[in-house]
Amino acid sequence: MGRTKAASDTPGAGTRPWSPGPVVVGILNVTPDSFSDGGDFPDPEAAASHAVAMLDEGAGLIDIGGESTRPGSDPVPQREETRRVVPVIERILAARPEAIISVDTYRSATAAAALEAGARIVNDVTALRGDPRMAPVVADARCPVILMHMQGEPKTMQSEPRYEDVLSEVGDFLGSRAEHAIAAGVGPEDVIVDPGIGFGKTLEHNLALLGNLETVVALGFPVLVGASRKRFIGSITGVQEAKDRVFGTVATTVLAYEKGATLFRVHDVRANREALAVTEAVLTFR
Ligand code: HH2
Repeated sequence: MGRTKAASDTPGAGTRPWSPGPVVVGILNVTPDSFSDGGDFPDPEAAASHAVAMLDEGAGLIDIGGESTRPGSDPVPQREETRRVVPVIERILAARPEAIISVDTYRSATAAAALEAGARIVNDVTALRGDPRMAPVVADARCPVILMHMQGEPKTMQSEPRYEDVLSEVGDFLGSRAEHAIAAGVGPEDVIVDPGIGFGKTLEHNLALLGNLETVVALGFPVLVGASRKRFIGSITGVQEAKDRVFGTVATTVLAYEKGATLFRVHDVRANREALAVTEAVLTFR
């Protein structure tokens, strides 16, 4: 059984800043309240050191966020978000000028400041719905953008998520957000889609999406999956402590890669990188 053909395998998809093959996206949350690593990096130096360690472990990208979007979280002011992320981006790039950094924000002013500081990708969990200025900022920067599906908003999204058909609703949403981005001037080769594991989804919704990821891959854009340490893994394994959910996370990475996803947003870089290397070796062996 082969791996589902992914958009990044297609000829012409050569303008992306990361290398071909599966990409581990190392998560760097510079927030006091993220669900698994909140408060771990209290100052920019500590955060940048962690990013460098993730790069050394094989992360192809670092995704830096200055506001938690965990269920029940509250927004932070835009200036505070920018104040958290920009000094860290500057320090990472001072240590590793070649590092590819994405900024996890739905606010255009934060994205613009991060791009100015050297970030090269925007990760927008609202898929360009959160701020009308975001699409033009991304289009002007000619940078890749991650468009994620979310039902509701972080404060209340887990209270009662409901779908008639989660697969077609998430697929249709991502397809129409990609069209919106392209109509706003984002290059089709710069669109990445993400089913938004845990964002307004029950355990069953997450399982349906991960088990049928081919429907998202079929949209023709690279697919990012962000399942790392999330609660649904704990509800299957019984592991309460988010930081201890690495084995369950690795299972999602291997499955998602086999189904055609190519970007994996994770906290535990080495474990996921090694699992992907073995999976890739087996799947590409002739
Ligand atoms: N998940 C989180 C944050 N950003 N971005 C994308 N594209 N996909 C995701 O699945 C995703 C994301 C939530 O995880 P985390 O950053 O670990 O926690 P928090 O939001 O509490 O900072």
